[in-house]
Amino acid sequence: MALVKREQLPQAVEGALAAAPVTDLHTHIYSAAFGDLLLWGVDELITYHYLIAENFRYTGMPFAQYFRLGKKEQAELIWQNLFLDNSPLSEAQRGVLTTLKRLGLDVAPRNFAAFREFCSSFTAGQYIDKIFATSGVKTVIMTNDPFDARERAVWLAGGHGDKRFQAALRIDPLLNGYDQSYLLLREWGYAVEKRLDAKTVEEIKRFLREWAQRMKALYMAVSLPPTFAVPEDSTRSRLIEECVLPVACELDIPFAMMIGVNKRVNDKLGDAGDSVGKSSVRPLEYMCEKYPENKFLVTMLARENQHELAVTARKFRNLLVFGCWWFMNNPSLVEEITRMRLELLGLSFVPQHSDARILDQLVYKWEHSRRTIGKVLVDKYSDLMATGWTVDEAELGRDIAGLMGDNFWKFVGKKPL
Ligand code: RAT
Ligand code: ZN
Repeated sequence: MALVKREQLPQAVEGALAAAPVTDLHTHIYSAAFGDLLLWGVDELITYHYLIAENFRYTGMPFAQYFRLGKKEQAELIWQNLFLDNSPLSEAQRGVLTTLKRLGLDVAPRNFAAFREFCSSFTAGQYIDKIFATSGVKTVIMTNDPFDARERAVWLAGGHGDKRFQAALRIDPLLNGYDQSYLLLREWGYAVEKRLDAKTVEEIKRFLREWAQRMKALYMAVSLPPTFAVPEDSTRSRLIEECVLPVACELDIPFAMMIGVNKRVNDKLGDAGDSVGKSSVRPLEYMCEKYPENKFLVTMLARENQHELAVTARKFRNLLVFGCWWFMNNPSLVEEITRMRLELLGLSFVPQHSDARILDQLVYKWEHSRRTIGKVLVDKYSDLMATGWTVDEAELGRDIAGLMGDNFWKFVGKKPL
């Protein structure tokens, strides 16, 4: 046993966090085979929709005028407003600088052209290797939407061969817009009706089964509004209980729910126009209890929901809480939430995912998260030491590897890829 001394604890935690391979269980990035769906490089990094929203805090420019600009002009405008005219203190602003720094660039001269030049010296494939090596991420799970024509084409042509990118079958259009999506299902050869009769239910199950298998999806996923309820007399609730949960159970994959998003409260902002609302954990309690053979991966968007979500996980072992999602992914909130989850759940959760939309973001999202998670862990292990308990280096490594990836793999019942 190699025991860690109190004064070595910060270093030991930092070392274990740096050594633990990360499985990033929810992202929006893609492997090179998906072509333009993979966003990378500084122009994409700086026009991230979190930064688009922040940009409009500082300019009266009409929304449509911004969106009419080309990517490069948009990037230059954001660089001016959010970096040169105002100090980049927000989490998304700081993230750009952490990323550039870690890629070996000097941000002090504020030379945007130099960042561009650096990125243009890579191919997409080389950049993927660089970012994975720099961020310490081993596996990312994509968000794969079979209703997106560009994605469909790749999957129908046989998929992609990069093991670092694993799939998640995302079914928002099915669950949140069945009135429209059933027409597409029909076009694709599924004999479905608008009304969920017995034949339609079977056909939707066939659709889910076929796509989950085609993608080798590690889970099925959906994002949901604060008003989300199960059971209720709605198409979505019936689809979940009669189609999604039976197929998830049959394929032995979790159903991931990301709950609490109010879509397009400002439609003119596009992806940047979504907001947050408080939800109820009651639907979750109902599903975890009624379907013990199903596994649920859940994150919630409102700060107000974090405590009851952790309590719900104490009641149901088929529920794995994950990540500090979107507006929660800020150091002050990650710290508060991680502390609370450790106190309520011990090590049995996944503290973070990146939600990266641009490949480069893996660098900062994981560096910032590691720092905050590390700070909380140092406090918690020192509290342990104060009782006389010893902290062994190997046990520390095991615990941290669990938080950064192994807990997820154990929950899905697969070996880390
Ligand atoms: O975090 C984000 O980028 C959001 O726009 C959403 O994509 C959200 O994470 C989601 O998966 O729906
Ligand atoms: Zn997301």
